Amino acid sequence: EELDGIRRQRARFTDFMLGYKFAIDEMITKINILREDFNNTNEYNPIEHISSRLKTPQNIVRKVRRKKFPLSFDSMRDNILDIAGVRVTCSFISDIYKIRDMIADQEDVTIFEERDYIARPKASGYQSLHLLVEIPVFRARGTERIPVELQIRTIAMDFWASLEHKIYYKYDGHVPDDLQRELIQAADVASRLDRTMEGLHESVRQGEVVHLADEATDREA
Ligand code: 0O2
Repeated sequence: EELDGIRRQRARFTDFMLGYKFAIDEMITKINILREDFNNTNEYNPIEHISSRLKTPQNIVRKVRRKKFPLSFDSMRDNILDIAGVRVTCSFISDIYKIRDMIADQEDVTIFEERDYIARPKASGYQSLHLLVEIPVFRARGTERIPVELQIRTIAMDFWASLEHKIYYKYDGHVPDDLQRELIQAADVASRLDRTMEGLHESVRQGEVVHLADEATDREA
């Protein structure tokens, strides 16, 4: 009897997780379509890299407990909005907002929350644009709208975040003060690099426009 209950719960968890896996598949397809389209038409591709992760059932339950939410499927569905995570890495800060706008324009996607940790970095120094989006997943039994956390960041922000994440785990969340200070400084250096690169990128683009205009004048002459 009890074993049966456990089996049913497990099957239900698998089914629950599958919706989020499908949502990741859908989101990755959307980003890949943009990437391929850019490759075909644009002078350069704003999408450098795409990755994804599905939160493990263990980590979902852990988060529910930590945040003191009730432990039920409804509660997990309503309260844990980062079960499906997709991360997009770009070259330049302006690309991040360009991708945000392209996602916002898609009719089947709803952005229900935007957390701009670029405009307002976290105390740790963390920077990224987080979009909480909802996308439809067409399952055998019907349509489900599933939340996906989309993290969009530059290569420099990603470099910083992956190292910080490793350090955070190594110290089990208790990073020594001096290391923490250095991380904050490194985040500032990364942010300055991003802004310098953005400036250079902008001048190259303007240079191209001037260059093309010059060519046109030359042709006319
Ligand atoms: P993982 O390993 O990526 O799954 P909460 O999730 O409730 O703790 P909140 O406010 O709901 O926090 O979400 P938030 O902070 O907007 O985004 C959470 C995710 O952003 C994290 O997921 C990280 O991926 C990333 N993130 C946020 N802050 C930091 C930071 O200071 N350093 C790094 N490296 N990443 C950060 P998870 O689930 O914590 O981790």
